[in-house]
Amino acid sequence: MSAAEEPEAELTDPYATQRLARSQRLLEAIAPCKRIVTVAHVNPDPDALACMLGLKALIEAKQPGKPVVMTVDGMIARAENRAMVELIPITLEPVETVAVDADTGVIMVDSQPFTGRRAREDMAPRVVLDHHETGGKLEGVVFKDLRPNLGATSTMIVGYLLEQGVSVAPTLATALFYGIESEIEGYPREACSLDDGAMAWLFPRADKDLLARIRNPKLPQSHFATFKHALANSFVYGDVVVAWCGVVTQPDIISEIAEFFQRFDQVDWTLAVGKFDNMLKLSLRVGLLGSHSGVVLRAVVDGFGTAGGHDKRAGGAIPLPDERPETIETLLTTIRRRLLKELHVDEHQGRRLLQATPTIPAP
Ligand SMILES: [Mn+2]
Repeated sequence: MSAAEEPEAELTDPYATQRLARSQRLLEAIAPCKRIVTVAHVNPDPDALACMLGLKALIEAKQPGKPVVMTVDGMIARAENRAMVELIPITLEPVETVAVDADTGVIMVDSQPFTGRRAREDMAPRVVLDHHETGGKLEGVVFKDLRPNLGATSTMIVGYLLEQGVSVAPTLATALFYGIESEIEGYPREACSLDDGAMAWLFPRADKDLLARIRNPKLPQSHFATFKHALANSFVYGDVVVAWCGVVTQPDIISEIAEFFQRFDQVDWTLAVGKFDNMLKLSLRVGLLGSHSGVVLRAVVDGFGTAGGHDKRAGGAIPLPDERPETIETLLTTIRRRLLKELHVDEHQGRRLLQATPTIPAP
């Protein structure tokens, strides 16, 4: 082979693209786009928010002049997430108000298309970056980076910023640090050495006062009212707690309740359910690695709704056909029976978690 033929041999090598850094492949995938829109799952969490902010910094540094629009699907729900958006600050456009044309490249972070984690699926992403176990429909995606072994999608973004030598401002370092930290807290840890390495790199660069303010926001009275309702309406079946949160004012509190009960020393599994808008929202937690809670919750909502998630943590949603108490009660019974059947727990062994609590009719 002559020297002149070598570049062509390189191009036809089926593994050639794999030798490019992931960040380079990402940037090449969006190079033809005149404008970028970043999208994440409904009610974005700190990981999703930090990913969008990090991508904006990456694209502004490496493809200057290209507008990047960050979006919010649903609402910024949890108080910590609201503090993050307000204090960093992070400018988000409601996704339903953002138009996408042929020149727009959509980057989806912390989720995948058609996994039930978005309010709408009309934006076909060009790039998908995610760490969830739940796989989506990826036809037409030009670049994907899917690493369920990572604790946070933000860890990928830190890798891209490092690979590309992009300087990281204290506010961005704070957002990415909190994005990873909020995903990997809890025991057992769902994290790998890359997450720890990213946090070790980010922490000296983060604004620690800003981080403390994000971690410790003030909470509205409804937060405590929901905890009271859930405590009074929690039932224990074997090593499972099922908590009915009632009507909630922000959907993320359902996962906060699930994590709260997961600390109970008599249980391994917690399912928290609450009504938000015209949906039942579910949050499942398990204390044992290898439990594939996303698979369990998918079986529980099969035919009614959608679910997915990680090994230890899963979320789901069931659209309500109507809002009558009987409809909700019937669905709650079905959810409880299916969960206990999946986990091989006798549903007749149930008892109130707090026996002395005055009863509030459930739901
Ligand atoms: Mn995440």
